[in-house]
Amino acid sequence: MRFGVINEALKGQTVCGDAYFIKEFENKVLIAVIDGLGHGSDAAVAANRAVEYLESHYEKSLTEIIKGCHEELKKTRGAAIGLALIDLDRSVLRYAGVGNIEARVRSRTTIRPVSVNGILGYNLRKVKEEEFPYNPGDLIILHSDGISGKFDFNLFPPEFLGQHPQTIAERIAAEFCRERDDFTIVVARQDKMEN
Ligand SMILES: [Mn+2]
Repeated sequence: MRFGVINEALKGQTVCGDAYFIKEFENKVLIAVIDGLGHGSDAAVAANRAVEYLESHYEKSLTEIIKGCHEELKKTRGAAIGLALIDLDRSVLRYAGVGNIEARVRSRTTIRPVSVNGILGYNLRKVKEEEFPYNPGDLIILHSDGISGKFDFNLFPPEFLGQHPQTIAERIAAEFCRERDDFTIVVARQDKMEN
């Protein structure tokens, strides 16, 4: 799997209140994007706490990870999270998210997983975990709300979407960054000739 990542602080801030986590293990890939509430150092503390939790609990189910992060973030400002787990053996993609993290998957059909409302560490009513079919070559994107939700795969030529995920991440960030928040985008794709 190849990845592209942009993780940038709001202009004028020295720390980014968004964070991300990518882990490849046992023929699975876990991708997380976390947006600490607001921006600046308190947001970064919340987002980084979630990353620390993920580093030691990435093998748990997405629902367990979200519930664990919720407990872990209770003394912080709180955060939004999006978690995508690609299971290469089962050819499925699972998604669970809380708050303003968007996920897009360009597969044979466009898949748009949904995050539930809430704030990790503050307000978590329910967790929804969805499962979709996954095919090698699918383009998977997770982004924080520093990237406008107006971005759509159809706005780009198909040749462009075949480029390296970092090139894709850079162009989406350049064209859809809101410039009044931290922003993070993770793009992932498994090229067909790879294992
Ligand atoms: Mn944000």
